[in-house]
Amino acid sequence: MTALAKIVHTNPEIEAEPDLTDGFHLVIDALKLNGIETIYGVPGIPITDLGRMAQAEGMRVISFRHEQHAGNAAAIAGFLTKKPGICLTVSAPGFLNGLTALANATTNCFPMILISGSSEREIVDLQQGDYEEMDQLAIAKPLCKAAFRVLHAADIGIGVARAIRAACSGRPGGVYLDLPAKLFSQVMDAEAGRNSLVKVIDPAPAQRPAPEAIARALEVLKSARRPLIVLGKGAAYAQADDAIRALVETSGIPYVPMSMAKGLLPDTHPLSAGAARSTALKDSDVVLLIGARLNWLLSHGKGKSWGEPGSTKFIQIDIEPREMDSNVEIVAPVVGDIGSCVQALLDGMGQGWQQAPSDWIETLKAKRDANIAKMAPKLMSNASPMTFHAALGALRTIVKERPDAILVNEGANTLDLARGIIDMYQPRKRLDVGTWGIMGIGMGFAVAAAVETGKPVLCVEGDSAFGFSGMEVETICRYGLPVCIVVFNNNGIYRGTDTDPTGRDPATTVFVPDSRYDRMMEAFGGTGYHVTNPDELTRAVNEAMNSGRPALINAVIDPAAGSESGNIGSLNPQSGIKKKK
Ligand code: ADP
Ligand code: TZD
Ligand code: MG
Repeated sequence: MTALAKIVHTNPEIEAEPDLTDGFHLVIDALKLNGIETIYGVPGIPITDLGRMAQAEGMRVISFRHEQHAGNAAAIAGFLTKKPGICLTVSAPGFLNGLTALANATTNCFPMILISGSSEREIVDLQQGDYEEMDQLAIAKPLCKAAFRVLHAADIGIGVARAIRAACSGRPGGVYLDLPAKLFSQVMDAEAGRNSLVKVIDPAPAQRPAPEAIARALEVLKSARRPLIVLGKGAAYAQADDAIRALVETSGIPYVPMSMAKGLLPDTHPLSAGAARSTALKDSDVVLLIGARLNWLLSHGKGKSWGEPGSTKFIQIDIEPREMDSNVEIVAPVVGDIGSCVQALLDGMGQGWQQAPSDWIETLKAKRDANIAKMAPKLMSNASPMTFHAALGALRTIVKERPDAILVNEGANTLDLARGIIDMYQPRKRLDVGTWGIMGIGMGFAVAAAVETGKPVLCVEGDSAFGFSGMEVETICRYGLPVCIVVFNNNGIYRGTDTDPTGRDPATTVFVPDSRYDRMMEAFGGTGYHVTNPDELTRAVNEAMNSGRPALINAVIDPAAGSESGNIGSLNPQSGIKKKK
């Protein structure tokens, strides 16, 4: 037996008998057979050896400091690759820590599989108080797309296959796979084990739209005087980049990208109406939604953002039939995968399709140019402390010069303003808080972006947002990843200027003033920078990104510059009690 085999075969029965395999090896073999090469997780009973063995068998196993971040890494790996990202955790508390990421992945339609070890079924079900006892399967079920438990080693192949298919097919989402401790040590004949594995054939089969649906959609489009395309993150996920670009350019229809669809076509494209978003939504008469839901981020397709009631007709391309009419009537539902649907529309347009009316294009272009011109001077100030605009103006130039870098972005003002100011040039380069507006995705997304793509990562983080996953800077340093984090340090949530009216405690929204987040990075061997104006910021980011090494830049932002909740302050409930004069 080789030295390596000695380390990985911790099961004495297998060591003695090479014709046997066990649960540990079957899980690893099933994942590898399906092209899954990376596991994100946190070790502990009963999955420590699973991680060790997976690493010894050539898989990449990235260990985090907290399962939520490992889960976020797995989720975004799924978004970037269309293969389910794997998160591996221990029982009860580790499982629960991973569950937020699983639910968030499901909400955002990212394929991931949360694999958690679990305690003895016999003891859990009688509630006799096992180590980390919890009925994990029951808890996971309502929070994900599908949940499975495997009790016999011979079923591992099927269990993993079902999990992969459930995560990737149709509308992608999160899947929970429960693996009780006892399963890992179960032994079976090696050949029978091999034969029990399933390589999932065509995990996300093409779903071609009905020809009638395409004809109906084209009829509606043809009648439009002010048509608009809205690209959502489903369009980014679908990796149908060339077809989508061809659709926009052939139809001549202006488009608005949702946050994570930015860069699908460059934000500088002549048909981009991103900088004229309000006008585009309000004044359009026909809207083609491609992989974007009419949820709160699009004002549910109604209300004043959409002009006069009934003035907008919606065509929707989505793989999930039940998405249609979820908020308003969809006059032309096109159910299928985005690649097939967009191609079918293009084929239907053929040669000689009448491009969108030029007065509409000109209106949007004028609005867009005016908005950009209005913004320009704000981006150029070199004052100290920096405004959000000035700091983002510097980062905007850096992203323009480094279009293949991946931008991870979270916060409130730091998020909303960066989304508007930083142009993206390539698909799937902008990763952010998604459908829930969840804080804490930053470091998990950054790790997976670097691991999965090998590209440099720039994280633009509010100081509050960063705090949710900040301990993972150690993970970034441990794996030596090319991640440059810029913390927009305005001393708090939205602003750093609030006070407790009683004078007793710090206000609920503020942090220790003038904190030095850069020193957290230095603590683990990365490079820290402390910058107070845009020139320093530019120099630091360029130096950090050229080095390809972990770096954190503490960027001092004017504590008074931000607004409550960034762009979505109107969602804050107002007290029903009038203040006494
Ligand atoms: P955004 O937040 O960018 O507006 P959403 O997450 O609301 O985007 O919408 C994404 C939509 O894309 C979901 O309704 C999902 O069902 C759909 N979707 C995801 N992948 C595909 C695909 N390959 N083909 C068609 N629709 C898809
Ligand atoms: N918890 C979670 C998991 N998600 C959330 N969205 C929030 C809390 C509430 N929240 C926001 O919506 S933004 C935000 C919180 C706490 C932080 C904003 O502060 P910041 O950004 O420092 O990150 P700015 O630049 O100061 O606005
Ligand atoms: Mg802040």
